Amino acid sequence: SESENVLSGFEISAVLSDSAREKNIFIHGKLADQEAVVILEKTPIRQDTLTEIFSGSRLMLEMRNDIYSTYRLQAPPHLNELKTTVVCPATEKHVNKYQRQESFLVEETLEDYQSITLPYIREQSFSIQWVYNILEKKAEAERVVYEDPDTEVGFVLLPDFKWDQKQVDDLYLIAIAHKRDIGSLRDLTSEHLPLLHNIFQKGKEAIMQRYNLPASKLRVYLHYQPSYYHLHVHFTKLGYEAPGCNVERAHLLSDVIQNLQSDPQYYQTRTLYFPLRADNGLLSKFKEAGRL
Ligand code: M7G
Repeated sequence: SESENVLSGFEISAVLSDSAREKNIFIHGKLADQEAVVILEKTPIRQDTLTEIFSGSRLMLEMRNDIYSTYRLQAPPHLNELKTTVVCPATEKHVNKYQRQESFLVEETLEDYQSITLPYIREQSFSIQWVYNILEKKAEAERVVYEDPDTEVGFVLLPDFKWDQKQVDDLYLIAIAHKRDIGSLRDLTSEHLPLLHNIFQKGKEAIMQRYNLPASKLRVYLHYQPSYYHLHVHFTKLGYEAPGCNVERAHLLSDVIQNLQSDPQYYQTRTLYFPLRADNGLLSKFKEAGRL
């Protein structure tokens, strides 16, 4: 827990996107001459803080009309924090990732995958150093919720950095496989069923133990395309509209398992659909190939 304000010198160059409903803002700028993306987000109001909010706050009347009145309430500072995420140095791809943009649905046959997608992601994908840091306990070691150290079926389960862990309402964890040669859904075959079963089973158990949340409250899925090409599984709370849990990007782990059980090569033969944003380089490659 650092207290020095590394953000005091942040020079804003552009607002990449913001949302009144989600109460967040994504900002591009410079931190000590390095490109940076800063994300500010108001966090959910926790039930267990209500008494303190009502008793310890300053209340200013804005208007009163018949049975209706509105106020501005100044909650105690520790209940009025902004979750802040900093990416620095940020690459151009990070800036693009957080920019509000139009999306296009891409249809990817196996042939497209081999001739367009694979060469692109081999050259262009985000660094996964942060993933290796987690697997090697060089970062976030104290945040690990559960680990199975097995090199074939093992994984590390920990809070996604989108989740501040203050309330389970927006629970978001990721399970990262120890195995390093699975880039994405496309690489999965029936050979990986033991790994997928293990992540599903033990992940659910660990979440029940730690957060008292049963499997029936969980949405467990993979992204295609992911941002980071190292196998990981998202665990989010049902009812929380987690960014990226939409049908065009999320594949339920239970469906993935069943598909592989009925066809070992399911994900090597299927056409897969996914959205790409307007300035995504992969989208240009699909256009150049006349596939869009
Ligand atoms: P993804 O499907 O590859 O990409 O998921 P997405 O970010 O476009 O959804 C990667 C997941 O890992 C996301 O949910 C990220 O929020 C999360 N994540 C990314 N980074 C860089 C970190 C990190 O450094 N630590 C943790 N704990 N989670 C991260």
